[in-house]
Amino acid sequence: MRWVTAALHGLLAAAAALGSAELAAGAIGRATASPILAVGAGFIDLTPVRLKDFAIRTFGDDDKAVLLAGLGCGTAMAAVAVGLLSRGRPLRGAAGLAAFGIVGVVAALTRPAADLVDAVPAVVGAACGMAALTLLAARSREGAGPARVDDRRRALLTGAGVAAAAAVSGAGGRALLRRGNVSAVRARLRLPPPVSPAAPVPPGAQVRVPGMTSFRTSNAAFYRVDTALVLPQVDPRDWTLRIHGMVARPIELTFDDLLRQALVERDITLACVSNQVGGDLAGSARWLGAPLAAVLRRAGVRAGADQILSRSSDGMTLGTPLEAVLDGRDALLAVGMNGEPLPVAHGFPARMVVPGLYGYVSATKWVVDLKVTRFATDQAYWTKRGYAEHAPVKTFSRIDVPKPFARLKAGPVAVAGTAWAQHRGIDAVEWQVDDGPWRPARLAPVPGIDTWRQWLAEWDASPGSHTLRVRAVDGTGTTQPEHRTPPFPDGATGWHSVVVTVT
Ligand SMILES: Nc1nc2c(c(=O)[nH]1)N[C@H]1C(S)=C(S)[C@@H](COP(=O)(O)O)O[C@H]1N2
Ligand SMILES: [Mo]
Repeated sequence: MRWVTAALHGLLAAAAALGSAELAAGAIGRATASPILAVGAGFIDLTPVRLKDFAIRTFGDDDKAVLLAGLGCGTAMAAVAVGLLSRGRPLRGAAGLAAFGIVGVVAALTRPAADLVDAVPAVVGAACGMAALTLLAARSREGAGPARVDDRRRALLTGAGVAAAAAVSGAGGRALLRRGNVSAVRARLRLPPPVSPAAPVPPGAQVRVPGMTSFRTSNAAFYRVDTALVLPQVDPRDWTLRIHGMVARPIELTFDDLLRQALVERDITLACVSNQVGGDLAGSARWLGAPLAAVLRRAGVRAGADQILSRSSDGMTLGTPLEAVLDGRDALLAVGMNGEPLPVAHGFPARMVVPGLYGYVSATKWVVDLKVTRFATDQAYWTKRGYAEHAPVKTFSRIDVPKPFARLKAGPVAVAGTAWAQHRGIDAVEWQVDDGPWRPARLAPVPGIDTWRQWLAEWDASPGSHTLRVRAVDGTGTTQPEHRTPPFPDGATGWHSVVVTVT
């Protein structure tokens, strides 16, 4: 057999393995058991935090697509290797595919919410891959003389058949998995109005300068950061929230129970710890939800507890300082975002939102379980990886316009941006040109201390290259520090600057 043929056989066998595994995952209705997704999720968990930070910052919402593309390339290379190994040695090919299968089984079974049936897709895939490889090898043995042309045709047809079967079963599996999709349930859901509506957003909260950030982030534009390769599909009719651990009376709420609480609506800005200076992993939405403190009080928090360990339906864990949740701030079990049920990507049907804390210690999406506990007893996903247990949002300010390396005309130029220090509020923003004096910027009004705040200044720009710099003062009177630190382990610090050219 020629090298190219052998390599092609490896690729086709891998396609048969992945396609049939997808069909098996669809048949058992478990997307997370699909080998590609399970291995991808395992990768995410094993990736060192710095690399993960880099991926989130560099690829943003595309981080998962990049990971899957990388995984696809890796798999294709391994498949070619298996094909080459199997040249004239069918057992070696089978061993290669078995290795594929073992990786898939281990990945599927080590997912946090795994079940024994999750091993099925990888086993089915490996078996189908071996069958395909054997068939391809048998059908490409060439005879001599006039029979040769027929042999070729038969080999080609077999290859095309395997490819088609792989594609059809893969697509079939995908279709079966879509049956569990909750988008239709979400579209039909009507949320009750809040008992306590949000304070009106003052006119003027939005600075009207072209290119300026929107004060309210639409659901479609809201940043997304999570470890979920497949979006958890949680049907509100099956959803429950268990509250247990160091409580007097463990309780379990249904979605209807949650909607019967005295719902409040609040404007709250959410920010990710992975933001570098000037970063854009933050968004501001109007959240509708049940006050978390009231729910916890119903359960009766016992003395000595200092952490809420929350868990999502896909097994992610986040640890929230209990004291922040109980200190009177609007910590929510949110069900609505900007007038709609939560989008699936943002935690449908329920998530936590705690103003003033970075997302990784507070904003659990698809939340199903709250354990009242101690930091000394239980560690959450990111704290196990060295991130801080207590992570209040650090004071942050950003120049949104002009953009970096903009070319501007001399004369009056609008300089504007966004600053945040949730739950402390922004009291002042100062800006500077080159190493000139710090000048106060005009602050836009805000509905409260839990949202970001926009600012505006007018600059009489003179020709040349200039550096614009910004810093904010939070509600405690503390100025944002100049010293630059990275996002790990509890959020970046440093002043944002933008270099522009004026002609
Ligand atoms: N279930 C789950 N919830 C999660 C995460 C996650 O990975 N899984 N990531 C957290 C992080 S790091 C952030 S910054 C926010 C982001 O929320 P968003 O995607 O709605 O913007 O969700 C938090 N909640
Ligand atoms: Mo985050």
